[in-house]
Amino acid sequence: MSLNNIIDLRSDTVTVPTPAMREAMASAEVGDDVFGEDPTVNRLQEMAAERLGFEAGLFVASGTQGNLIAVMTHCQPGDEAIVGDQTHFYLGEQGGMASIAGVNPRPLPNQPDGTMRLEDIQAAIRGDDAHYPITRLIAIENTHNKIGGVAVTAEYTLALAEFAHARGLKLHVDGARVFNAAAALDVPVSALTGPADSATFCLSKALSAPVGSVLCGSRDFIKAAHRRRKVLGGGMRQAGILAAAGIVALEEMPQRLKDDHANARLLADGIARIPGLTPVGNVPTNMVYFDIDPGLPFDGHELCRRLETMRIKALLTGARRIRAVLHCWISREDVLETLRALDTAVKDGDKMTSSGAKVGSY
Ligand code: TLP
Repeated sequence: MSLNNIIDLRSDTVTVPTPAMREAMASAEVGDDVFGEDPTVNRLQEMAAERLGFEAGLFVASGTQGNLIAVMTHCQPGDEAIVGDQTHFYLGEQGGMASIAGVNPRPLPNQPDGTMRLEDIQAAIRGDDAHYPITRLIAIENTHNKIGGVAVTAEYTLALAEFAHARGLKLHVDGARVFNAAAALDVPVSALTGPADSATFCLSKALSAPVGSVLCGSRDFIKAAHRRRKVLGGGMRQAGILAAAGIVALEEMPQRLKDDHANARLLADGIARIPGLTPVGNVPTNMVYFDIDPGLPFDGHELCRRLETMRIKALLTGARRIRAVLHCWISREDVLETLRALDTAVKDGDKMTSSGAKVGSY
């Protein structure tokens, strides 16, 4: 089922609330959440914490806000956080970790499975020297967006948490799409988050809620995080209207994510059969990145423009790289239509030209 007759594959952030979510929003019981008195927000926070394997949760405006609050709560200005060099935290959040939290990001190479090598992390941990910031936090992303939506395993997460704790460090999981990871790996989501000291996940992406993320951690951590949320302008008062959709998202959406993953593989397999287009990686979850061979006479910008004339939107992520994200508003039939459109666009490629448009790094 497409949105407004458009097959919008740019992101799963474009998902709109389901009819059940709209009903829950209309009848939500609300209160002032800054006083902790919104029963619907409180229920969502409890449910989220329980699913992720933590004591408490905090409803926040976005994944970016949740990650920033996590870093501000774990660290002091002048501390350092070890992050993957391909993470959204490092590349896609305006450097808020540095500019707002005052925390130095220490990027390490992300591996093709979304992890950082423990030996690289060990080598990056600062010694006791007045020249250096103090290493305080390690952050990972699951699923890993830029690495094709790869799901980071429970075994790695547990090993990394033990490694961090043995060295007095904290571990945060940016689990924007951690329910997709759990579905792909067939594990409870808590196996991918519970070993860490904090984790965020987004209600507003693959789970299709309109707004919001939840940051989870220990009771003390969430109490401190609550203060940070307020100073960042995140005290949202009768936010139960939004949380009500989040509750439906948690109850109804995780069990259908495998359908999106199957559609992603259908799309990738079809793309692989179109001469000149090459899917990147093995497409383990809901994201399909694909490249346009250098031999074709048009670039990604031009291909996206051409697709738009056929009511299909995809995201340009490199001069010759495009991302398509599957979600609950994209059916199998939409995938087949997308493949037909891509085939037509590539066959007509001689009528297209490269735009030379500048492409951002995210
Ligand atoms: N990702 C968005 C864009 O910003 C690229 C997308 O369409 O994929 N962590 C991860 C892994 C993310 O992919 C995103 C958003 C965030 C955090 C930030 O979430 P929001 O947009 O809610 O601040």
